[in-house]
Amino acid sequence: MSLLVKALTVGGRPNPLGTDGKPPQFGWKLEAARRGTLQTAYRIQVADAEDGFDRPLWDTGKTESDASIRVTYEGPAPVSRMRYFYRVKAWDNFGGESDWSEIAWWETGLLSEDEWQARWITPDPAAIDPLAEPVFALRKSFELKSDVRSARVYATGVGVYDLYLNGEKVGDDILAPGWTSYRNRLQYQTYDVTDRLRAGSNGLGVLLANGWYKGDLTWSDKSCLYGDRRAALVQLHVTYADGTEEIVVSDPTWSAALGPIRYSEIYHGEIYDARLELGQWSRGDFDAAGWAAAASLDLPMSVLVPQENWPTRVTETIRPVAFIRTPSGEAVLDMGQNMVGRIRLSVEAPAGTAVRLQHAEVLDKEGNFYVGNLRSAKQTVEYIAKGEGTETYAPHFTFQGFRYVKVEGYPGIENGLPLDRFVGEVIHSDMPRSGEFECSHELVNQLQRNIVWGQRGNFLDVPTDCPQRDERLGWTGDAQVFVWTAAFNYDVGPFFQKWLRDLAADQKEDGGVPFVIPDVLDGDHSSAAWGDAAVVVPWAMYATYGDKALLAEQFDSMKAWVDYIRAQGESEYLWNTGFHFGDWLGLDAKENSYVGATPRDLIATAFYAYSAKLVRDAAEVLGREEDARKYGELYGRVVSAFREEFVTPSGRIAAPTQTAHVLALMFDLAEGEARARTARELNKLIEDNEFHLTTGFVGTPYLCHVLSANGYHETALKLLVQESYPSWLYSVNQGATTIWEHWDGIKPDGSFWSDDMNSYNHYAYGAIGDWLYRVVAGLDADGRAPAYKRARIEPRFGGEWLTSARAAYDSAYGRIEVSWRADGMSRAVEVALPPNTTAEVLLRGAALDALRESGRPVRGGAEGIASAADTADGVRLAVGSGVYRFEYPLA
Ligand code: RAM
Repeated sequence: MSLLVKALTVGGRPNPLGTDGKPPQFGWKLEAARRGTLQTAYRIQVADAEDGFDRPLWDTGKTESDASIRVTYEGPAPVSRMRYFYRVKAWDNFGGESDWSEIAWWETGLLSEDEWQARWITPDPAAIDPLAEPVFALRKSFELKSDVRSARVYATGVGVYDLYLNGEKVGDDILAPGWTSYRNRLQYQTYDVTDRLRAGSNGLGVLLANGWYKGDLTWSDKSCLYGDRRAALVQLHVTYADGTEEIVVSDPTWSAALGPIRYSEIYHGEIYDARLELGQWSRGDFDAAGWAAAASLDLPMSVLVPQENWPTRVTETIRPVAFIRTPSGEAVLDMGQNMVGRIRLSVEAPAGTAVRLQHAEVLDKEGNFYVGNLRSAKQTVEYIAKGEGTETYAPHFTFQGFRYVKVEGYPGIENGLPLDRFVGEVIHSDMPRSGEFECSHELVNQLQRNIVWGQRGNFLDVPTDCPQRDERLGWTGDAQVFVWTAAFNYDVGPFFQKWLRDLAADQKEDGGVPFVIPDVLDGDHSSAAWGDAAVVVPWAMYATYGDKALLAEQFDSMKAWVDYIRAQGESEYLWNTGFHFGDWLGLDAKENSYVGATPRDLIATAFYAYSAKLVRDAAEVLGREEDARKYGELYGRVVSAFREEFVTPSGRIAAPTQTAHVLALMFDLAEGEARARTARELNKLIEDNEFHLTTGFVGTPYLCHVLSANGYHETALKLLVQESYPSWLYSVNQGATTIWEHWDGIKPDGSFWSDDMNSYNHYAYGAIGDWLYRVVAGLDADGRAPAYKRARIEPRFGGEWLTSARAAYDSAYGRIEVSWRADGMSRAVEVALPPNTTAEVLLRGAALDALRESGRPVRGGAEGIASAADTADGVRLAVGSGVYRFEYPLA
């Protein structure tokens, strides 16, 4: 069989457990031997049993269509707690017909509020102070009549929880239920516990800590932002072999106790006293005689939604690379990587021995342990041993951002530390890896690794600015600038789907967008380039994953943001009022200011134009003609107003900053001669600065893009490979293993930027990653065909600095790869495209007569190549799926 259907997904996820009631969207990938394979038809069958395809619930029949992603289910409405099985077959343009795919499934969760029989429970306040610091345990024993055919737990908490069943933790989620706009949306998790139950006595339990709901949050150290009582909600459905059902729910018949976790806070760490362990408390045979009663709590059920994001998990473990005795005598472990997560330690020690771990990102100039930049975050974990052989422990409800760990109290520490007793567990949203970039420049490769680590460290259920100090918030501006890069490195579809729903939930009535999502900053909102996340992020999701449903869902929120802007300015088409972060951390800022020199109204109006345009584009995609017309017109007017205000009649950008020029070019605000002049001036600004940037959060992401697109690709490359301060590679040479918040987080003399705002794990400047993939490697998308249905392959090569590069990206259709090698005389470019996609390829510097593909001349045609023509830039080809190896001498 030459055509194969594989990798089936619903909503972009393989076999999702616990879905909502919306019609699922199917996707699959094709494998085909022949170049130029396109799908011409599909057939989907859905059944209620794995062997039920002879009586399907839904059968599309053979449907002529090239759609192989985001195909909407139109069968009978999904019902609660039901597993649906489906399979797909496809036909291609060569008359090929695939076999049925392997069977895949999705399973719904509890689709309506009424199906929750569980009550919210918390310890009885008469017995346990509801404000007590220690983590609560809640438990219940129950009997099962006979063998179990299947069982699911639906559970959540306010606070963060771990679920236990018969003595063991259920699932590998960490910090469930994750962080959402809790007042509007609270995720519950679904666990398949079929194999964990037995006839007879069983036990169910929950550990419950403060988390984001009740714990310390924000730099003003607020707590109880969403509520002051922790509570759990648990519902177990058991189906016996004979088909009968049993339900076990959280209710006041449960019992409660305080356990060994004496303290646990996201920012500050955890204190665990093993001497206070509760024994086999989550087993059915446990005697809970000394435990307090549980009490029910009235909390809204209408906010419950099934888990949307990828779960947060340990995704990798790393070992310390060195033990360091600092000049001031501290015992420090070096993990070799600025990571986010926790340390799992093993120790043999007498009962009562306290081992303390403090976590930090850098050592100071003298080589001493440095915690100044953590501000009030303690990042400290303490383990008190029970004195019983080898004890192993990792904190439960906290995470740290660190490369260095200061250890105190470990037995024998005077003589060093046994490195093999400490394991770094890397924690983040468990997104599938989707992209790779590498090239011939080792420092650039380290930069790419730093970008990826920056993403891992900060994609912990919400896109945070940083993972270490007393902040770790979902800053909208940071997410907006980084989203495109993020979507190359990892599959961030479910991650941003969840976050965007929170954004819409927390959006102000007048359309204003909070600075952080979930919003915990007391209503501060609506800075240009920050609030635009409401528009840019849904658009990026549509462009990357073809997720039209999400675009439709967010459309009102997108419009509301642009309407908000429209109502702010003194003139309707300029945004020249209100507070803005400006070109945050731009190096052209005044002494002691964080705000770069680019006028804030220029930035605000540029983003106004950009967002208006994207709303127009979204309206067109969604077939909303009236909106398309309205926002198209608005866009035109804002562009005119921008030109009138910020571009002189002779075509000069009124503000002489790099960022002002970058925005004018990126958002097409300068046209014709003015555009050429803007590019020239930008290039000059950079040249005059000896090929150094001055841009902050707003200008940096687009800087190299606009240079490459406007005739100054060499300048962009020079910025990329620049090693002296300020530059991307400056931090690499300073030993960075993540992206820094400040270009000069560590200054050339080894001193630090001030304590008050100096993160060493802040992904914003990692936004250059998008340009590495799209421009340097040349793996780009055609904006008119979302999800890389049509790719644009245009390697720009690396001048004298890079001799090769390679990018790979797992698109919704399958893997796309581009790699090139270049020397002074010739080029070799390899392109791989998945079936059911096409690409426009531009081979710069090639002439058709001298172009060879897999050793054969291209002139005269080759399988998969629909057309090839000479142009002023090189040879332009239209190709179909398959692998191509082009070679040519420079013309
Ligand atoms: C800082 C954050 C974030 C930035 C805002 C404006 O507190 O770290 O990165 O977006 O300020």
